[in-house]
Amino acid sequence: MAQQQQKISLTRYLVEKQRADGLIPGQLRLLLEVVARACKSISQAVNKGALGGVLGTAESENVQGEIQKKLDIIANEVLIEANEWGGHLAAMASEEMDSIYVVPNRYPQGEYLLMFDPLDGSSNIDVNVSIGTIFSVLKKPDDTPGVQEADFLQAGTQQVAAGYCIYGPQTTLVLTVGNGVDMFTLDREQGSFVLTQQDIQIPADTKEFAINMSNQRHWDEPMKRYIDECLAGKEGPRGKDFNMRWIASMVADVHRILMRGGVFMYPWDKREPEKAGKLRLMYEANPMSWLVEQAGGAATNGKQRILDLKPTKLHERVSVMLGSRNEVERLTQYHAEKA
Ligand code: P6P
Repeated sequence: MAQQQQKISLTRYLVEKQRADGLIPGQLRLLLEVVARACKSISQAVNKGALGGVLGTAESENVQGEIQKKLDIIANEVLIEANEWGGHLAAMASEEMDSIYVVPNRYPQGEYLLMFDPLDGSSNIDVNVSIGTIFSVLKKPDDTPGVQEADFLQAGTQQVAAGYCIYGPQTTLVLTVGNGVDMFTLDREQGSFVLTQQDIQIPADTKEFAINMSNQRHWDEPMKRYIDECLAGKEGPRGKDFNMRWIASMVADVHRILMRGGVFMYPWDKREPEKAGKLRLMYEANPMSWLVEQAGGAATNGKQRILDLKPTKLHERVSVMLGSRNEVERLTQYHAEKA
């Protein structure tokens, strides 16, 4: 079969990458294959929608105080059940669980820690807008017996793998293990993820920003300045017109930015000043920031590179600005001038 038409499955990609550059030890390869398989199951459940009786809310709240959707709980259970027996994990952490989930004694413990937002963008589930699963992988520190929450509190630079699966018109898995970002599309006839784009690069400049404009009056001054200048368009200091997108699924907004550039912002605002931001550091901001940096972009909380932040709590929140490098650098500059 001609090379360019040959379909490279995720399995073959992981085996060949493991062989080529050793970035994917056996247990990590198993982990990534299991997570991909879990995402396929979640995609099936999402695609059933009302036919599967999976829409609507469960009668429960998560640790964030958010009403859980039935699919939030289903997706969480799928990821737990898919990963707990494999021997590759010591523990898991999820947006949907208050504390870490230690692999039960009946299964062998591994060296990896898996964190995930099982279904990001829940507010979009019932209105048929793209949602997704975000995951991040760390190695368990080997200087402590057993596994505890503190083992998860590592900076984003310590990640060994990160990715997401977006459940949209296509089901697409986007992955990095530290040498670029590659994309796999689910071939439903084969039931497998197939490599469809390699070494994704985010353009350094953009004319498109993503933010929830309804919060504008609550932002601090540097963010107001940046957005005002974008809105001023050609006649303003930026000398060009901007477009705006806000899907309210971080996975979908970040995927668009990986595909065509842009800048995504969910900044601190004064509605809840004690919170650093809305998005969670460990299983939303860190994996997305690593993917964006691996694709040539940048990610900051306005003051620091997100990947350098040292977490203090499992469900810690953070202000997020990420995407096209030159826009993120401008945002960082505006925050520095204010400071
Ligand atoms: P808002 C989804 O709930 C989420 O965590 C992100 O996926 C998304 O970017 C953001 O919140 C949307 O927040 O305030 O616009 O609904």
